[in-house]
This record gives sequence, C-alpha cells and structure tokens, in this order.
Amino acid sequence: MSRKAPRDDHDDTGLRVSAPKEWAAGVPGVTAALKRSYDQMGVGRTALTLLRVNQKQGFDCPGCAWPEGDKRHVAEFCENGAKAVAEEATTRRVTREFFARHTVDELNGMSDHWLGQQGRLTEPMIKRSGSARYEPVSWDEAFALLARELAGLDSPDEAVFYTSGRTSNEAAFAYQLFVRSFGTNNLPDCSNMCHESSGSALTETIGVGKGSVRLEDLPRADLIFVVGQNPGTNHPRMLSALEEAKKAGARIVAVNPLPEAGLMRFKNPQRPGGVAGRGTALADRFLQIRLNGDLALFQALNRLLVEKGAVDRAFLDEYTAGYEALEMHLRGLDWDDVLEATGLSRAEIDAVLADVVGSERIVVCWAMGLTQHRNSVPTIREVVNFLLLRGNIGRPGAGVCPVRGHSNVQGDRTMGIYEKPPAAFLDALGAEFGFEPPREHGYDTVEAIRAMRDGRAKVFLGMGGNFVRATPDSAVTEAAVRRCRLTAHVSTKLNRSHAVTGEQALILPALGRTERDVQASGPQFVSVEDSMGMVHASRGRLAPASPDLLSEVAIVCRLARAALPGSTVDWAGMERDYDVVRDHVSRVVPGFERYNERIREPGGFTLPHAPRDARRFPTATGKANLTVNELEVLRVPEGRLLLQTVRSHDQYNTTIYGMDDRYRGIKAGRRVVFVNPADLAELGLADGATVDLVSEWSDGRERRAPDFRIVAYPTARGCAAAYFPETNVLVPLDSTADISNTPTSKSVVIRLAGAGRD
Ligand SMILES: Nc1nc2c(c(=O)[nH]1)N[C@H]1C(S)=C(S)[C@@H](COP(=O)(O)OP(=O)(O)OC[C@H]3O[C@@H](n4cnc5c(=O)[nH]c(N)nc54)[C@H](O)[C@@H]3O)O[C@H]1N2
Ligand SMILES: Nc1nc2c(c(=O)[nH]1)N[C@H]1C(S)=C(S)[C@@H](COP(=O)(O)OP(=O)(O)OC[C@H]3O[C@@H](n4cnc5c(=O)[nH]c(N)nc54)[C@H](O)[C@@H]3O)O[C@H]1N2
Ligand SMILES: [Mo]
Repeated sequence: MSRKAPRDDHDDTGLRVSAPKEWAAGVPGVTAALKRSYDQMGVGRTALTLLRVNQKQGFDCPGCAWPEGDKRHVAEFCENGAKAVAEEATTRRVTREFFARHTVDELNGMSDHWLGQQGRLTEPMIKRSGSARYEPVSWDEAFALLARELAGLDSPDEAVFYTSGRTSNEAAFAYQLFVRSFGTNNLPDCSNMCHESSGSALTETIGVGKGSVRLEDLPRADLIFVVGQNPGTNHPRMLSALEEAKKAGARIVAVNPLPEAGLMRFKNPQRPGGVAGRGTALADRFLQIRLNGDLALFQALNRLLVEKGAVDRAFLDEYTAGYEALEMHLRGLDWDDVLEATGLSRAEIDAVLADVVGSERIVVCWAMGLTQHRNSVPTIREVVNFLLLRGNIGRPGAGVCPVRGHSNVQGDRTMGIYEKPPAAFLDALGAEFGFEPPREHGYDTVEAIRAMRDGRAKVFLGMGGNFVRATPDSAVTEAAVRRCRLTAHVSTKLNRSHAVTGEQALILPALGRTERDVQASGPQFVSVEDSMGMVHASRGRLAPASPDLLSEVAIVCRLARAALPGSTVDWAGMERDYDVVRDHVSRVVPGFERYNERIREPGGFTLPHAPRDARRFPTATGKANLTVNELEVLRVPEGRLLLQTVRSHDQYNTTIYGMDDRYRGIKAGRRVVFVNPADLAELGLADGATVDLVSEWSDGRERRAPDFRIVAYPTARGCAAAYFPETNVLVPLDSTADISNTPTSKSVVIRLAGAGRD
C-alpha cells in the first residue's frame, strides 16, 4: 500500500518531541495567545476585540461553554479563547478569486490547518452539478436552489438539517421552527457526538439532562472530581474556578489515563502570583485510570459506601427509588474485574474512598472521557448513583457537572435542536405557530450518515460545524455525503465539508459572534446558555468580514420564505427584530418567561433546574432513580491497544490553529501516537518509530490511518492516544454508545502496524 498520507501530514515536517509539561497557563499562555492574535488581526484589532470577550456589554467567547461568573476580570478570556476569537476576527479573506484558482478536489487535497488559515468566507458560492469549482451566486439564487431541491424530495424526511453548537438561541429556535414547518425532525447536532450520553443518563436518573452545579457551588465543595476532562486545554477558565475552590479548602481528584498539565499544576495568568513561581498544585490525587475504567471505579466506590453504611439514609428514603436493587447488585461486584478495568490498585481506591467519606459536599465534573464509550450512559448513571448515595444533588457545593463543549451547544438543545423532541415541546410549538409539527423521531448524526449512505437522505444543510470531518468513519461518511443531490453549509470559515460535497454544493457565509449584526429595526444582539444554565446576551462590535454576509437568523428566515411559500409564520418580522423571536421563545420554552426583559439585565438570568433548586426530580417515578449497571470489562486482544482520540492544545475540534501541543511536549506535527513505554517494550516497538494505526472491529473491515510517529508517554498501560480528526477514519460508524448512539471515539481497538509488520 501507499506510504503517503496525502493531506494531513502536509504540515508535519520538522516534528519535535520533548518532555510533557507539569503545569498549564501562566505567561506562555498569554504570550502565545497575543502572538496568534497579532498574526491574525493586527495589534489594534486585537486590543479592541479581546477586551470585549465575556464582558457584560460584550460578546460571548466562542471558545467553550464554561460560565463567566459575577466578578469579571478586565481580560475574561484565556489563551484558547483568544485563539478562537482570532480565528474568527482574522483579517484574512477567502474571495471569489480564491475559488477560481482552486478546484474543489484541490481544496480536498489540502490539510485542515491550511483550509482554516485561508481566512473568512466572504460571499455565497455555488458548485453546480458537473462543475469542478465554486463560483459566486446571489443569496436569492442560493435560497431558490435549496427551496427547489427540498420541494423535489419524495418526503421531508429525505433532508437532513445539522447544527453545530455555536449557533445562537435565536437562530436555533428559528431553524428548528423552519425544519419542523417543512415537516421533519431530522435535526442531528454535534451534541450527538459530544454530551448526548450525559443528557441520556441525567434525564433518566434525575429528570433533567443538564448539570445541577452552578459556579458558586465549586468553592463550597469539599471534594471535586474532574473525570475524563482536560480543562487546561479545553476549558482553561475552569482552572481559575478550581484554584478558588482549592483556596476555600476543596480537595481535587483527577481521574484520567493522561497526566494532563492543567490538572496537575496551574499558574493563573490573571494574577501576579501566576507569573512567577510554581503556581498551584491542583489535583490532590491523580487516579491514572485505564480507558473505559470509570464505570468500574464508581461502582467500586459505591459498593464500599454501601458496605460501610456510609450512605445518606434519610435522603435515599425521601428522594430516590431503586436502592434495594442497587445494593444487591453492588454486593455482587467482582474486585478482580474492578482492578482489571481500572488498572488501579485496591489501595488507591480505598484512599479515594477516605476522601469521599470525609467530605460533606461533592461535585463530579466530566467531559468527553466519559461520554464517548459504548458503556457511557451506564457509566454516567453510576456517577449519579455515587452522588445520590450521599445526598450530593440539590444542595450547595454538590452535584453533577457535565462540562459542555461548544459555547451554545446546551442552548441549542433547549431551543429544540433535537431529533427526539419531547411531546410537550412540540405541543407548545404547534400551539404558538398554529401548525402540527411532525411527531416521528428524526435522524441523529450517525443515523443521518447511514441515511445518506443508503440514498434515503438527499439534501444536507449544516448550520455551522464541519460535518464530514467531525463525524466517525471518514471514508464511509465522505462517500455518504457525496451521494447527496445538494449539500449546503452556513459557515464562517472554509473547512473540509466544503470540499467533500454532494452533486451540487452551497457555501452560505455567516456573521460571527464578534461582528455587528444590524437588521432593518436596528442593531441586534443574540443570546446563549452556558454549561450551567445561565442565559445571557452576546453583542459583536467588529465590522463584518464582508458586506455580503448574513446573520444566521437572516439566513434561516430568508430560506424559510423561499422554501415555505404558504407559511403563516412571520419570518420577515423575526429577521427584522430578534425580539420577535425571543417573544415566541418565551411562550414555547419553559424558563424563558419575559425573555426580552430578563435578557437585558446585566449578566442575564438562570434557567430553573428542579433537582438543583428544589430536590424535585421530574422522572418517570417522580424520584431520583438509582440504577443497576452491568460491569463488563473491555478486554483488548493480545498485542492490541485501546486508542482514545483527543484534542491537541492548538485546535478547536476540526479547526487546527497550529501544529503544536505544548503541554504534551509536541511541536510542529500532529501525526503522533502516545503509548506507554512498557507497552512499547512488550510490542517490540521503539519511541520515534513510524507506524500505521489499524483499527479492528467486529465488522471485519480494516480501517487504517498511516504514518504516525510513536511517542513514549506516561499514559495508562494498554492505552494509546492520538489526535482527532486525523484518526476519525478509525472510528467505525456502527461502534456507538448504547442508548445515546454517540460514536465511541475514546475506545477504539487498534494495532500498530508498518515498518515490516502488518
Ligand atoms: N481549545 C479548545 N477548547 C475546546 C475544544 C477544542 O477542541 N479546543 N472543544 C470543545 C468541545 S466541543 C468539547 S466537547 C470540549 C472537550 O473537552 P475534553 O473532554 O477535555 O476534550 P478531549 O480532548 O476529548 O479530552 C478528553 C479527556 O478525557 C480523558 N479520557 C479519555 N478517555 C477516558 C476514560 O475512559 N476515562 C477517563 N477518566 N478519562 C478519559 C483524556 O485523557 C482527556 O484528558 O472542549 C471544548 N473546548
Ligand atoms: N474522533 C473524534 N471525533 C469527534 C470528537 C472526538 O473527541 N473524537 N469530538 C466530537 C465533539 S465533542 C464535537 S462537539 C464535534 C464537533 O463537530 P462540529 O461542531 O461539526 O465541528 P467544528 O470543528 O466545531 O466546526 C468548525 C466549523 O464551524 C464553522 N463555524 C465556526 N463558528 C461559526 C459560527 O459562528 N457560525 C457558523 N454558521 N459557523 C461557524 C466554521 O466554518 C468551522 O470550520 O466533533 C466530534 N468528533
Ligand atoms: Mo463537543
């Protein structure tokens, strides 16, 4: 086979590896952020833009969904937030001349990094049937084409409407209304690949699919678990909150196969103390767990709590259901399984148990390390058991804290971006707009790919995101997308989804968060919901990247007018004045009463959360449900490793900011695979060798990602790590989490092949 990896290692010449860092943030963080901002935006624009991030009169940082809190610093951003802003506020532009110079196939030959570095999209573009290139198209013609293709389908269910998590509440609400007025619930979103497992587990157990912790709970906690999360890179502002909690006396337990820099030690760039010195040691305890070992860990802790009688009887009796069954199940726990699955010693587990028993108030935070496995939903249910056993939900300083990814992914779901909408939501939507919304559940992300692959879906519209690159099984997904009659993307930046297209393709360039949004009634603002259920306004200040951009709200409303000529919805009014959208929301979505009034209060407002606010659990039993979760040890065949696909420090999902992963000691390259030195010795492989990653799955098909450099790294035994999206080709489409259907991007069985081996 060919030894060449065409588009990804493009930029990898000069890869350098050094020892991983122990600490995160601090001065290098700020310097790196400013340097990248100057490169992309120049000095004046950098100052103007970064000072507005997350201020009460400014815009919401597009980086992550971590909340802002009441006391804002002058510079309420982090290195990676600054990179996200610089990516959007860049002064580079992709013009019609650019598209005339490059065929679509040529663009597909370029790396993700190169595509993103070309700058902001500036005008609508079309790739017509049979043409090799994009050419300019008017907005009206673009909407007319979409309308024609949608009208030509045999059923509305032959169209797929994807959403990424940066879309504002206003745009998301209008979008789902359009899609349901058109007649389908095919509304997959990035959440299907992200925190879907959290939503599934929390809805079943506590009745609300969102976290129960607010920012002010962290400093009140005695013990905080950070499980399957790398906040130093992905939620850097969370480190300040953890530092504050520590100062107030909390202990922190990090559970992770990798010793992630930010969890070990933190230098706060917002304070003078952060500049010099060693910073704060954050984690008091580091449990270097094997991939997929968390269900076993929490089940073991629960077993010990029950055995010792260290449970909160009064709470369990009053608020929960299912204790007897859980107790019986836990008594049958097999300790050999626990030690094998976790890779931890009994002494390590006993030590954490002592922390737990000595703590009145406990918070568990988690992210993708828990959600992207086959048993993710049972794992998160077991975390809920753990908290419920000692009454740690619905009181200050305690609770569940799933840390969301995209800055408005939680809000989009609240606004109805969901392929399985609850009946009450559809009833309210239908009553408000006088129509009968479709009731049948739609496709999630994985099902949407299958439908396109099998010719059951023919038109794809993406509201943000990078569908072909973020999804699993890249070869399968790309072939599926290519079968469509039309693929269209509402985007700010060029990405691979513009280069892997259906027969016809549209690029619909949108305003970003940082930009002024002026409609016929005057300047507009939008709103977003953070990871902790706070809703607040976001106002851009920069001049738009091009005069031909439309806001996402305007794009939806104009598309709806073109595609739904008989619609009685006041699309023009919603486009004219976003207050009109918010008025509708206030009557459809519970918790948004007086939306327009409360969103104008400084800092916004908090959505109600029954378990958090009143220990009320709106579940089937009316109580918080303890659950019985079968422990199956994920055993990997001889000579194989379990691979997790992670983010480097220099990327935002599929957007590659740069080629370094500073905290893990990687410079100028991304095709690396991190493996424990003891595993390398057993496999007879050496640090620095080049191998192919070959994924082995029960369908018998081999999936291969060629040419990765081995990096000996202190990860847990039997485990490997490599960056996504280069490794998405290895994740089988049908390998998904039970119940949530999330691709298992954190447990892929691989072998290392090449250099004379296969
Ligand atoms: N700068 C930046 N910020 C981001 C993003 C970005 O790409 N760049 N992406 C945003 C998005 S959409 C999201 S969802 C979040 C993602 O935030 P994270 O979830 O922090 O992102 P990942 O890089 O996927 O890291 C997964 C972490 O879980 C650990 N892990 C993996 N498997 C297991 C396991 O089985 N058990 C345990 N205990 N740990 C495990 C990994 O070692 C790693 O530390 O970040 C958001 N913020
Ligand atoms: N193997 C593997 N795969 C994964 C993951 C993993 O850990 N491993 N993580 C998964 C997760 S957690 C997620 S959330 C998904 C992410 O999936 P997506 O959300 O689909 O991907 P992104 O890379 O965040 O999308 C980036 C694109 O969004 C567009 N964009 C940015 N800002 C805006 C905006 O304001 N408006 C509009 N209209 N467009 C905008 C830009 O054109 C940019 O190119 O990936 C998933 N895929
Ligand atoms: Mo995500």
